[in-house]
Amino acid sequence: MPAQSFSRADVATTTPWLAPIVWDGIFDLEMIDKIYKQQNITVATTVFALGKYVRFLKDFLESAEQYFMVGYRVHYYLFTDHLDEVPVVTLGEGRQLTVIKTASSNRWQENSLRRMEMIEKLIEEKLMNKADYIFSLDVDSKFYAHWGAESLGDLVGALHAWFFGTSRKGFPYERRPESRAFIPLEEGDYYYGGAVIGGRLDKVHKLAKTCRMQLEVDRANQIEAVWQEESHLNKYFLYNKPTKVLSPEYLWDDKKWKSSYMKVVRFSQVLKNNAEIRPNP
Ligand code: UD2
Repeated sequence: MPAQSFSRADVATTTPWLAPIVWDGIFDLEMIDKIYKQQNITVATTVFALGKYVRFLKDFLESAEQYFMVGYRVHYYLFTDHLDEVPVVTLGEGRQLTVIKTASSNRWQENSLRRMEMIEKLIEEKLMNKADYIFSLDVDSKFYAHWGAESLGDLVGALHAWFFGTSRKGFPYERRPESRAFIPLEEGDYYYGGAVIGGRLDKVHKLAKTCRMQLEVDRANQIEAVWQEESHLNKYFLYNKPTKVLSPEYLWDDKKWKSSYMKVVRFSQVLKNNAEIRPNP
């Protein structure tokens, strides 16, 4: 028996398929660190900063160094078209950053959805035997508190702050049957945010490859899912359930009023002026 009980009465801490939903108070970090530290793992982390989104990098990286997987080997892979604007951020021991020159599109939707094919390629071409886990994170975000090994799992998704607690019918899934991201009204477990995807390399590779292929089918059929790759991600997770689900603590939004279940905000979307920052409306 553990000396202390780790449970929460106010929120569900497992999915119906018995994957943990990670909330503050339900895990013993010391014990988790003991497990993962001895495995000597490396966590690859992809960040895309195309066009004006390069301005978010400094806060993202500085706060990641303070809170994200501290004490573990982290290798950031930064995709950007603005090499000269990548900020100089002092990285901790065992942490490194590789910048990958990437062309930007004049459609923001394209910049967001193309991440799937780039993650797929990165895993195939650079990461095999170099990393154990990978996270893909939105750059227009900031870490505010600890995010560590409790988040690791084979396939990891995060609950979108704005749709947590909403009924299934209210989820903004793609509802047009013509799209490969289509989810009928009577299906769906949760609404996951596209801003956080994680897991073991092979699992995330399969996810990225499948979503990339589905995005291509949609493109050939001249349809773009309502929330681009996020819609395809939600379809993927419906049939390939995440083995670990991160609560909205790991995908909050600075604009959102904090409900009582939010004991801590770990990672949050920062305020941005879409009209000013995006290449197109
Ligand atoms: C939501 C998702 C986002 C993505 C998008 C669907 C959350 C909280 N956010 O956010 O992950 O699934 O819907 O399209 O789950 N980017 C650039 N340059 C651009 C445009 C985008 O670098 O011109 C990158 C950047 O890393 C950014 C990400 O793509 O963080 C997602 O774009 P967004 O934040 O503008 O998308 P948003 O806010 O609609």
